[in-house]
Amino acid sequence: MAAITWLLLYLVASSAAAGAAGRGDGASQVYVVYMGSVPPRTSTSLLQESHLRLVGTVLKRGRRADSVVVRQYKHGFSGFAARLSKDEAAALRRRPGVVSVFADPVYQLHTTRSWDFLQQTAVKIDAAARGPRNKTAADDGSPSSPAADTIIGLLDSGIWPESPSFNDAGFGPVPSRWKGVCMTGDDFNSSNCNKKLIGARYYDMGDVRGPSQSGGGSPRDDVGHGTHTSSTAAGNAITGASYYGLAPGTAKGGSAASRVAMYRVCSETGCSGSAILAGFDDAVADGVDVISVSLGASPYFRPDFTSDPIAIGSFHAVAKGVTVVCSAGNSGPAAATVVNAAPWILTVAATTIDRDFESDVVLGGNYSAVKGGAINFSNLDKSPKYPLITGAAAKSSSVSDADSASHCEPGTLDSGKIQGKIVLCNHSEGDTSKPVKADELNSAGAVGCIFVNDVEWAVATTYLDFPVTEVTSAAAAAIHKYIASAASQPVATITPTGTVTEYKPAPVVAYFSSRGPSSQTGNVLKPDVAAPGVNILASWIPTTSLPAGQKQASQFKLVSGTSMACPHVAGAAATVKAWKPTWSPAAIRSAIMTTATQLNNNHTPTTTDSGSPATPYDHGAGQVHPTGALDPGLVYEAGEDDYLHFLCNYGYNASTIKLIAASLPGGFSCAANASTSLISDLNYPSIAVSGLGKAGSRTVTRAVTNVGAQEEATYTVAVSAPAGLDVNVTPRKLEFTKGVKRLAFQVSFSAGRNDDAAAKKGALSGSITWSDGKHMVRSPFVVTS
Ligand SMILES: *[C@@H]1O[C@H](CO)[C@@H](O)[C@H](O)[C@H]1NC(C)=O
Ligand SMILES: *[C@@H]1O[C@H](CO)[C@@H](O)[C@H](O)[C@H]1NC(C)=O
Ligand SMILES: *[C@@H]1O[C@H](CO)[C@@H](O)[C@H](O)[C@H]1NC(C)=O
Ligand SMILES: *[C@@H]1O[C@H](CO)[C@@H](O)[C@H](O)[C@H]1NC(C)=O
Ligand SMILES: *[C@@H]1O[C@H](CO)[C@@H](O)[C@H](O)[C@H]1NC(C)=O
Ligand SMILES: *[C@@H]1O[C@H](CO)[C@@H](O)[C@H](O)[C@H]1NC(C)=O
Ligand SMILES: CC(=O)N[C@H]1CO[C@H](CO)[C@@H](O)[C@@H]1O
Repeated sequence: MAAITWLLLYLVASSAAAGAAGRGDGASQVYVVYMGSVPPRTSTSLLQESHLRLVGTVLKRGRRADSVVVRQYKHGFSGFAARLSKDEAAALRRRPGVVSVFADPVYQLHTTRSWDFLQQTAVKIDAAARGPRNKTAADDGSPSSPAADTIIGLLDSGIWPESPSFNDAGFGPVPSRWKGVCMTGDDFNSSNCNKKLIGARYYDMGDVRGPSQSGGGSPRDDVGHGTHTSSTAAGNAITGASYYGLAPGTAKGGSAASRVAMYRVCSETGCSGSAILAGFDDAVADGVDVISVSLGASPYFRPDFTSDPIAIGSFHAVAKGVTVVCSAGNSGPAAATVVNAAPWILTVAATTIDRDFESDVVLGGNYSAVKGGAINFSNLDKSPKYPLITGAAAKSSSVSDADSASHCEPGTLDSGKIQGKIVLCNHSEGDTSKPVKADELNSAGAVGCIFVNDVEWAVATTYLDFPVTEVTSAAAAAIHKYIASAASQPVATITPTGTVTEYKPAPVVAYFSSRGPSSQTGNVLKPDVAAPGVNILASWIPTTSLPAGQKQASQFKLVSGTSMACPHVAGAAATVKAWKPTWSPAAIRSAIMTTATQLNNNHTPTTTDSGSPATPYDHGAGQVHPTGALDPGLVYEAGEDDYLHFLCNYGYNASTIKLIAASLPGGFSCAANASTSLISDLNYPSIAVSGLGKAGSRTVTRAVTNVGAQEEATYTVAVSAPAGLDVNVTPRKLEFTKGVKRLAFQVSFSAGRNDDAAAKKGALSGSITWSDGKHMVRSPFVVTS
């Protein structure tokens, strides 16, 4: 709840600020006016003039159109952002040619929740994290050199150009099709771009500009997030990378051969929706191949497809052949929290990797050590000689709430009782953040802290100098047992953090990763795939807060979030694009999804952090397998037309869709039978059917295109269906020839005759897999009653 409240408060505060900044015309704020695709044969200058004319028709006398328009969208789609009153916005909404008018939203970067807390507390406290392993998901056996140059554009918080991840040694000339620029800003000019970092833009973020951005803005990253995601997507291989010695190995981007272009749309405090749209518009016009977006709306905000800057910008990017990869959000494990779920987006969930950070609790007496995890840079003695006390036992006499004390909430403990001791604290979601609690204990004179927490411990939090570790409640039981049995004062110590490699099981779906189904429609399965997003080591901006004894800031940092998973997949998509330059965004997504894996390193089905088998709502088609995606055999194609029919089925009328669509020869009309249930027929690489209960059965259609090396290929289908659901595929065999590249099939789902109870239980999932003996083309499905 704390996070939700915080976000709401934030939005309220920011619109208040918008009003205040509104040059004395009362309640004006920035609105986005979205006008769909650029009408055919319209020059940019004509389009810009028409925007100004349109605004002019609604402005009160004395207000000039060019003084209220903040920016214009003119390449991939038409529209503008302008500072308007509520009435002016409402008037525009009724004008012909306008698809939607919405208040400029503030989105958040998708690092883990602790990142939110970071902003409220001193910079001293670092966010959480995952590291790179020696081997990233993207480099097991990648071919040695790609066939084409690819460019990955990122919408993020900027970039630190001096990072070795963006050195251009060995790179050829910038591709001639590149039309981007390297903008000059505070501490940034064209000399900061090179043959690796080929472009950098920033946008005036107006109301969401952070307090640290006093100047005119810059593509230079002052958050760290954009530097991290860029290096994860396309950073050079850097040997000897580590976070102050932790997680040592080579840090390497998913597609190290790709070029990078940064579109800075976020500051410390958030990402401006109107800037996000501008970033998409420019990135497509500049010539990027893949756009990576590690940010999104709160899952409780639920914008429509025509009022979500990410849905709008990505629609037009995909229509122009640019693949868009987005993070699913960090609001898991609650159901229906996935964001960025439009069916033209590749939506990425986060998993753990086979590396862990261990920091154990050694107890006095003959008790064995208790396993914990966190990153400390402390200096406690190795022998258990520090008195141990629980938060409950250290409760201040002036506090009546024993539960708050057991959670070591600030102000609830008696500092006299914790002096020189290690304090054992419960920790639940919604509590004051762990770094803030730890800070409080530190200043009160405690020597260390153990947090009891069943979910977040997997994401190693960095506490710098203060010895902190985190244990599960099962492990805590052993500590409580020791405290209860100790004849004298119980004692303990916290051991140095160590890196554990080949940790099993991995991957595991991260607790924070947002889950399906999409709150917009249960008939498209989301998220699409999963990729590493826990304790990822990648480049970071230099920081002034160093651990004790360190003289130089680490160039790398361990960070967690679906933000970190997204650029892994953007890198994988860029690799596919490099080898298959003619493939559409849908074909690239299909290749990545149908070749994903569902087993962990114990060769058992991947689970969630709670140990239950991962469903498609947790990790989509599974863990991305980048080299597999280079040879998928068959792909599920889809294009702008399919997405427009999706919008018909979703409920938009033909006049709205005609505005959104690029010039459609022969016009466009929605099918007379358009309905939400037909959304399931979108030629997607996964299948979702909601509401089977009413009809008892549903048949969906799909078509696959042979992209394998063999023109003559015969594929047969294998179905893995759960109890309670009958699944039939017809035909069961597909024969491709030189002349027959695309073949359709049908999948029918019906509630099992003898097992209605099981079908009514909720979401039933399984998969269908086409194979020619060499390729396995797997599609997960979810059916709800
Ligand atoms: C990392 O890679 C190096 C060189 O390839 C190898 O010597 C080392 O054993 C690897 N370390 C781990 C933890 O896999
Ligand atoms: C960019 O800034 C640096 C440092 O201020 C300066 O040395 C360099 O000449 C500038 N380059 C350009 C192209 O202005
Ligand atoms: C711990 O075990 C050793 C032998 O393993 C024994 O000699 C010693 O008394 C035990 N200490 C306590 C505190 O139980
Ligand atoms: C945590 O809470 C449980 C019960 O809610 C309690 O038994 C335990 O003592 C608490 N732990 C601490 C460290 O106070
Ligand atoms: C289409 O939908 C828009 C937005 O809901 C509405 O304003 C418009 O009147 C509708 N057009 C038709 C022809 O129904
Ligand atoms: C819907 O209408 C289209 C033609 O407009 C037709 O091809 C399709 O079979 C219909 N679908 C259903 C489920 O009736
Ligand atoms: C990663 C790291 O520096 N961990 C430190 C944790 O604390 C111990 C001392 O208790 C140090 O030795 C470790 O280096």
